[in-house]
Amino acid sequence: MRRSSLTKILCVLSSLVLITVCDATSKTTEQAQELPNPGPHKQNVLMIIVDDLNDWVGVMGGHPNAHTPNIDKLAAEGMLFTNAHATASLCGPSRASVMTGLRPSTTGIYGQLSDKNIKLASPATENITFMTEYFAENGYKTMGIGKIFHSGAPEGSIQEYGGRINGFGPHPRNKFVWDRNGTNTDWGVFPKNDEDMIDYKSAMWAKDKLAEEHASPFFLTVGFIRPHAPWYAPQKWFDMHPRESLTMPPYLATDFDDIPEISRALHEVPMMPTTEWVIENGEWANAVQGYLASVSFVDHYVGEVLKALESSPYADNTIVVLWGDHGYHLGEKNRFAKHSLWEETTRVPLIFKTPGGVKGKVTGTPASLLDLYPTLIDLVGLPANEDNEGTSLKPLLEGSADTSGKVAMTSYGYGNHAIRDDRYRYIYFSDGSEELYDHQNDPNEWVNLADNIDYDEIKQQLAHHLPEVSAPLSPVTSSDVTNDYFREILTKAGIDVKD
Ligand SMILES: [Ca+2]
Ligand SMILES: [Ca+2]
Repeated sequence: MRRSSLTKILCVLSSLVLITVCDATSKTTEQAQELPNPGPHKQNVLMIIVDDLNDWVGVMGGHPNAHTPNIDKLAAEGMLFTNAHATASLCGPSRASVMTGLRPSTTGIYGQLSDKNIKLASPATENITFMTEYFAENGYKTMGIGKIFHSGAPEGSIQEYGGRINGFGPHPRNKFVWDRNGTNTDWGVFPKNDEDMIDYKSAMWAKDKLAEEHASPFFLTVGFIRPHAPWYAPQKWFDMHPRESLTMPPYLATDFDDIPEISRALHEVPMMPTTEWVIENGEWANAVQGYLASVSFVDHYVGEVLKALESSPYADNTIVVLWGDHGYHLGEKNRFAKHSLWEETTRVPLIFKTPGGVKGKVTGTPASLLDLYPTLIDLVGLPANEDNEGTSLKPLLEGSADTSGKVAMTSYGYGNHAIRDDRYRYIYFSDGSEELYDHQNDPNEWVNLADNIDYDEIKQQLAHHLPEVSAPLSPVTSSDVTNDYFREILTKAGIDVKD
């Protein structure tokens, strides 16, 4: 085990040695700050984040009606990871993990939290250097717009931050279909023009930055909001996906008959529509249309930013990376939600385009969003950050990596983790219950093999990758799902439960 990992674990485990051991962590950070600036780097970074984007992207093959020519083009110009996963299945913890380079099981950030609280979350995050800060400390100019962390960006974490227009608007006076507290979920045609959408404004801000002259290499982040709910977009994006032509995602009414009780309890999202509800109310195709329209809309503005890069002086010396912060269920598993340890929620698009690098390469090797931080600093030639828990994907991008035995882990709530390798998904719950799915034969994760003794060895191999530490729920986090499961674990941890 690397020394920095050990340090973090000790920080989490023992308050007695907190002061001594965490001093060691801060020394590591100081050392990083004292590193000589390795001089002008030729390559810039453009990082595009798409909120709640699942595999309904042309090249990801997640939905036959997906229309995403711009993301598809980016994949054709770089490398697509088709088996990449978020470390947490909701925005706040997923993004905190990307930006700190630490797993939720190390930080205790399993739930939502304010950006300003990330470094206050636990001993492990106290002295952490955010990815953007690491680039800034090493001579980069950092710029960003929109949703980068959970709400926007913590004060001072990005030198030139263009802000985020609050919420997920614009909103009509009344919701169209689904009007419940605790969720933005709804769908329909709104507003009239793209110009009124937040993502339009973010794209224009980014275009302006790409047209400017920058004295030092830059790290520019664009955090798009759609397809996060509500699934509102102007008419033309809905017209691209006529309701009658749409395929509904696979759904099996008896799917939950073979899953453990804790899985049912953990995964319950009372504020969201169920598949039973949308079928009964004739709304399934409308919701699917809303999501597909939102994806096509955001794809267009991803394209606007990429076109601006192409016609800028930075076209040939900028690394582009695009990722979604976690996926989404649109009717599979009786849910319209994220907040799960199943494939459709953990899996995300991840694309790298590097100057002079591979083109049109696709890999099914498991990758984690935890790998983003070490990969990007590796690609531009900065020294590794010892605090990073992920591994650099650069060798994979160069086609030289031994990829056998690699897995990606997603956590949800305290002590519940999913491990994905190139074939199986293994889920381990805090009470010792399990699920196991074989994607080779069961891409919909309908048949839970965990109780089948023929798979004991596979389960053991996958369980070996469960985290060595399970940091307690950080007191600055909360759940945005009010179900009995979270009510109980949060109350036990002394954290307020929203009702
Ligand atoms: Ca999200
Ligand atoms: Ca099942």
